[in-house]
Amino acid sequence: MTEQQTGFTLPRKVSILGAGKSGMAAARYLSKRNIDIFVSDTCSMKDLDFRLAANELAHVPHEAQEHTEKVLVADLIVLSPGIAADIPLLQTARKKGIAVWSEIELAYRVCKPPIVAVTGSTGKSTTVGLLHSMVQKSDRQSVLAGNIGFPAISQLPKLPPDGLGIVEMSSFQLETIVAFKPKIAAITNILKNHLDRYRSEKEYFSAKKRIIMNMGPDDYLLLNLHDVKLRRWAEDLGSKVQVVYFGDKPVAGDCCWIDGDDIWCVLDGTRAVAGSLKQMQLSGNHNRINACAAALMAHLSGISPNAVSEGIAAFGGLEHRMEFVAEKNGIAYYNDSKSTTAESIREAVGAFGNRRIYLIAGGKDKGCDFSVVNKAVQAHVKKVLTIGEASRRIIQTWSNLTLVEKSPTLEEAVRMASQEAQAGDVVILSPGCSSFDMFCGFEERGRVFKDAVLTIRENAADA
Ligand code: UMA
Repeated sequence: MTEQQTGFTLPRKVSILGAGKSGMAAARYLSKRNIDIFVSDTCSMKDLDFRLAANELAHVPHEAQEHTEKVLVADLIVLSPGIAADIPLLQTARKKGIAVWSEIELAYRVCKPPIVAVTGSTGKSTTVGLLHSMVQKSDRQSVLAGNIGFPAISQLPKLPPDGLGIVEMSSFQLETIVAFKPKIAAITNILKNHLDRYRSEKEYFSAKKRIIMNMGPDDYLLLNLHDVKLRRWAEDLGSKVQVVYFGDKPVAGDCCWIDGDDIWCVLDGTRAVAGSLKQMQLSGNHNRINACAAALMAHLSGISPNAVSEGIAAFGGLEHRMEFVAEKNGIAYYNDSKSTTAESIREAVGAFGNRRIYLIAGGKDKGCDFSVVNKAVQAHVKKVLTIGEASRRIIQTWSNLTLVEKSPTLEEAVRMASQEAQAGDVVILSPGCSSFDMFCGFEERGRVFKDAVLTIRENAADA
C-alpha cells in the first residue's frame, strides 16, 4: 500500500530529536512533504550545520548542544533510538499531549506495507539479511530496514503494495512504537544486554515484548525454542498471537526445525520442507538457527522452498559480522565489529575449531556478563587485547584464564596482535560492547580495524 492510500495525514509541525541516521531520514522525508520541522541535537552547532547541509536541510530551524522547550512546539516528536524515551523533556511533551514516535512508527503510518519484524539480543541482523536474500530469489520485492542501518522511513516507502518490509527492531526502537503491527514477528533470543540504558534485565525484556503489542490471533510470533525466557513468556500468551517455535528439534504444535541439512515446518498439522541449508556459506550452529528462523518467516510469507534454499546459498554474511578481512603471513583477520554482547564474542571465538585466537574486545561497557565467555576464552583464546571503557572488567574476568593486555587504541591492538600471532592463528575484532566510547558507531570501528589490518599488510609487503 502506498503512502497515498493509507489515509494517514501527516502532522503539521514535527520536532526531530537526534540528528543521526534515523533523525535525518525522518527530516528529509517530512521536509520534502512541506511539513514544518524543527531539529534538535546535543552535538555542536558546527557539526549539526554540516549534517543538515549534507542532507539538503540547511534551511530547517534547529538547535544544538541541548534539547530545549522549543522541541515542544510540535504535534509530534520523532525520537532517535539512542535517546532515552523517558527524559524529562519527553515526559513534559506527553503531558502536553504531544505524540512521541520512533521513526519506524512514522514509516509504518505513512505506508503500512506487510511487515515482518525481527528483534532479539543477537542474530537479528543475520536473520533479516538471510530473509531478504531469500525474498530476492522469489518474484516478490523486499526492503531491509531498521536497526540494521537503513532507516525505515527511507526504505518502506519504496515498496510496492505486495512488497515485504523486513525490519530489524532494537529494544530502543520498540519503546516508541504506538500502532506498529507486524504480520510476523520473530525474537532470536533474550540475553543480558543494554544494562547501561535499562534499570534491569526485566525492563529490557519488557521493551522487546512490545513487538507483539498490536498483533492479534491471525499474526505469528516466532520464538527460539532454545531460549528459556522466551518459552516461559509464551506460556502466558494464550491466544494473543499464534506462537511458532524454531530450533534444532521439533516440538508439539506449530514449529520449524533443522533435520540434517533440511528445514522442516509443521503449521496447522501440515508438514512441509521450507528449504535447505546444504549450500549455506555461514558457519556456526547459531547461524543455522538464524537461517531456520528466516526460512520460517519466508515460508509464512509464501516464499517457495527453492527460493529459500537459493537465498541461503547466496548470502555471504554482513559487513562487520565475522567478515573476513585479509590473510597475511598465514594469519587470518576477521572483523566482527557488530558484536555488542558477550554472547557474540562466545560465538566468534568458537567458530574456528582448534585455531589459536587473538581476540580484540572491549568498548563502551553495557553491563554484559563477560563470564559467559569464560569456557570459550580458556579453550580457544591465546591472548585478549582489550580496548575502551570495558577493559577493566574484561581484565578482571579473564586474566586468570588467558593472557590479557590493555591497548590504548584499536590500531595499536591490531599491531600488537599481528606481531605476536603466528601462521595459522586468527585475529578477531569481536568487541562484545558498543562503540560509542571511542567511535561514532560499530561501522566506524569496523572500518578502523580493516584499515589497520590493511596497513600492516602494506608494511609487511614493503619490508
Ligand atoms: N543525541 C542527542 N541527544 C542525546 C543523545 C544523542 O541529540 O541525548 C544525538 C547524537 O548527538 C547523534 C544522534 O542523537 O547525533 C544519534 O542518534 P542515534 O544514536 O539514535 O543513532 P542513529 O544514527 O539515528 O541510528 C539509529 C540506531 N542507533 C541506536 O540505536 C543507538 C542505529 O542502530 C540504526 O541502525 C539506525 O538508527 C537506523 O535505524 C545502531 C545501534 O547501535 C546500529 N543499535 C543498538 C544495537 O544494535 O545494539 C541498539
